[in-house]
Amino acid sequence: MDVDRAIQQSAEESGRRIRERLAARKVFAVNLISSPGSGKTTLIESAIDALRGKKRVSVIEGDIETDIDAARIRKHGVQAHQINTRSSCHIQPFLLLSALDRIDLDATDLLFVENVGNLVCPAEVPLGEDVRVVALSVTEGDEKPLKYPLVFKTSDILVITKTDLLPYVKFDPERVKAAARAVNPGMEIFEVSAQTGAGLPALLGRIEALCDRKNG
Ligand SMILES: Nc1nc2c(ncn2[C@@H]2O[C@H](COP(=O)(O)OP(=O)(O)OP(=O)(O)O)[C@@H](O)[C@H]2O)c(=O)[nH]1
Ligand SMILES: [Mg+2]
Repeated sequence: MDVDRAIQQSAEESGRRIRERLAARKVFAVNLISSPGSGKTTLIESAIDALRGKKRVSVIEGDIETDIDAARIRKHGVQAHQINTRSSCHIQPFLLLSALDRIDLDATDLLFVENVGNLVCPAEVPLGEDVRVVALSVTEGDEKPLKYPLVFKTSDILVITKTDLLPYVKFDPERVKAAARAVNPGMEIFEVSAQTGAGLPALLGRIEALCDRKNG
C-alpha cells in the first residue's frame, strides 16, 4: 500500500471511531471552519451564552500554536481543550480522537470543534462531525466561494459574519449566496453579527434543533 493511501485509511478509521464515540454519548458535533479571524471563536462564545441552560456545550479548539482560544472559551464556564497542530494547517482526525479523552462527553450535548483558520485544508478532512459550518466574514470579499469551492461544497451551513461592517466594505451577500448555492444547492445560509446580535437567534435556533435530534 502506498503512503498516501495508508494515511487516508488511518484518517478514515479515526473519523469512524470519533463518530462511534459521539454516537454512544449522543453528543452533537459541529466542525467550524473559516479563514483566520472570521469570527469562529466569537461565534462559539455567543452560542455558549445563548444556549446556557438549554445545551451543555463543550469546545475543542484547533490552532497551530497557543491556547489563547481555549482560554477565551473557559471564561464562559464550559469545558475547553486546545489542540496545537504545529505544522498542520487543519485538525487531523487522530488528534481530535485523542482530544475527546480530555472532554467529559457524558456532560456534553453540543461539541464545537473550531478548526485551524484556513479555508483550504480543513475542507479536505472529515472529522466525524454531524454538521460542518463554514464562516465567511464580510471583510474577506464576496468572491470567496468561487475561489475556494470545496469548503462551500462540503459544508452544511454557511454563516456570513460581521454583518455590522457591511456599510463600510464592498461585499454583496447575494453574490456569496448565489456562488455557494451553485456548488451546494442545499446549503443553509445565515447572516449574523456577533457584535450587534443580529441574526444569531436564527442560527443558534437551527443548531439547537439539529442538536435536539441527536441528543434524543
Ligand atoms: N465588527 C465585528 N467584529 C467581529 C465580529 N465577530 C468577531 N469580530 C472580531 O473579529 C476578530 C477575530 O475574531 P475571532 O473570533 O477571534 O476569529 P477566529 O475566526 O476565531 O480567529 P482564528 O481562531 O485566529 O482563526 C476579533 O477582533 C473579534 O472581536 C462581528 O460580528 N463584528
Ligand atoms: Mg479562533
